[in-house]
Amino acid sequence: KKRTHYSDEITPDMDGKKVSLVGWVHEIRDLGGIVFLLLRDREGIIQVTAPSKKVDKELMDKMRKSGKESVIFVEGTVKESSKAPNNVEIIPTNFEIINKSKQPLPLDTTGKVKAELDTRLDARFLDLRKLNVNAIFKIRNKMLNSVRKFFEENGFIEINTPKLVASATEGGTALFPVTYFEREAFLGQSPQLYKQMMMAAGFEKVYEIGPIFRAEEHDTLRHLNEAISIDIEVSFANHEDVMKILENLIVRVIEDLNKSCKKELKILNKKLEVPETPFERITYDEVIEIVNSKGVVLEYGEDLSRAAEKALGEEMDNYYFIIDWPTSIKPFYVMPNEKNPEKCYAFDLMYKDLEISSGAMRIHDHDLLVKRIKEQDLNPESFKYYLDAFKYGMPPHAGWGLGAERFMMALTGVKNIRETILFPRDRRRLTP
Ligand code: ATP
Ligand code: AMO
Repeated sequence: KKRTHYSDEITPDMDGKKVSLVGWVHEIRDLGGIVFLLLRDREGIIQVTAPSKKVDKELMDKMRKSGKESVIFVEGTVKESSKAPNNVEIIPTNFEIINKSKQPLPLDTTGKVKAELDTRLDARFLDLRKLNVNAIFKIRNKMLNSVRKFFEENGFIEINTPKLVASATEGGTALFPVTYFEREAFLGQSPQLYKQMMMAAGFEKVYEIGPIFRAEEHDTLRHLNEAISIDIEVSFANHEDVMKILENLIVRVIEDLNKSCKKELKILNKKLEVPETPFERITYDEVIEIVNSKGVVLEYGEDLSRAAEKALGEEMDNYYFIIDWPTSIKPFYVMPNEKNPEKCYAFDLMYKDLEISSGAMRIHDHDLLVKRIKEQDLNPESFKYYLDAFKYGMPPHAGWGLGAERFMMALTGVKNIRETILFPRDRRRLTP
């Protein structure tokens, strides 16, 4: 039982043509003398129309009894029809149930009956059959594709670094401990130290797309415990150089999606405008002023609270950078400003009120790095394997990490980060 076409390949001008489709029963409407069945496949939905005048009773009964979400095979003739969705339908000559679905369904796949996110995630395989949910993951695929093409075209080398690691890199969020034979190890929070070591290896431009694990205790709409990070590191570059790469990447992805995901963006009712470059840059000090002027307390030396992000998002549209951060609230590897070491060469990329990326120029001087590790109350001994790479010719370098799911939130407009990942991991959820 082979398909000849996907549903979206069948057009009114094919009137009279014999076709075969496989897919799922989306809906059945039985009016007695005529049965309408919507067949859904990966690419969309098409109506199968069986009027008793043209279709024998046995076939019509099979259609009636097939049941929602059963897997079916339909062979038939294309008919142009102004009454059918997309002006085309199939008059069946052959109908087979390949695998029957149990009834009732835990979830309505047409989206007419709304379900709570928890119910949806419990039956995620069914939830993903919904056109609007499915569209998010087609966009995610094209986004990642576009990212890889961009890096390939710009001379980056793709790397894979260990996720079972010995030490923390990002202060602020906790680590997941794991038992590693006789020792304690952790799930990696970021490829940070490894991508920097690749600069000492002379790779010059690297990228990694891989999982990061963060034991965030809180339950928010924009934190996951396992996320995918798009990371880069570039030698002989400063923060400005890698900010430009980030801007160009964002523009490239949006241009690509506007070409390759027209259907999906329409399903999500989302128009993607290509942002102008360079993105606006505001300093941390300006952020404090903006936020305070909106009546939200933010003191110098504090990371942005959720309230501060929201206040800022009301003022700032689209993509923008926050630069000139206080050194004290950024990780040890960030390069302090030589003239004013209280500030550093770190940046965050924001989309409205959401942080989607952070990055920086890094310290490449061994002794300064040791000093910064100590100042952050960390023990240089635990970073020996990393610090060694700074003793034998480490070039100046810079890089960033872009959260794939946060970027997807910006691209699709969904409000809950869990919508952008197949099987989200959060405080309460470890299955499916
Ligand atoms: P990074 O990626 O650098 O860790 P982030 O965007 O993930 O940054 P956090 O620093 O984890 O964000 O959190 C942003 C701010 O939101 C922090 O000031 C944090 O205290 C606050 N925050 C996070 N979760 C909650 C919560 N559940 N309730 C209130 N505030 C929260
Ligand atoms: P940072 O900790 O800001 O920086 O993380 C980089 C980006 O990863 C995403 N992200 C998350 N997404 C979902 N859930 C989470 N819990 C989560 N935590 C982080 C965000 C964030 O902007 N080593 C640096 C990057 C660098 O300097 O190269 C780092 O990890 O989009």
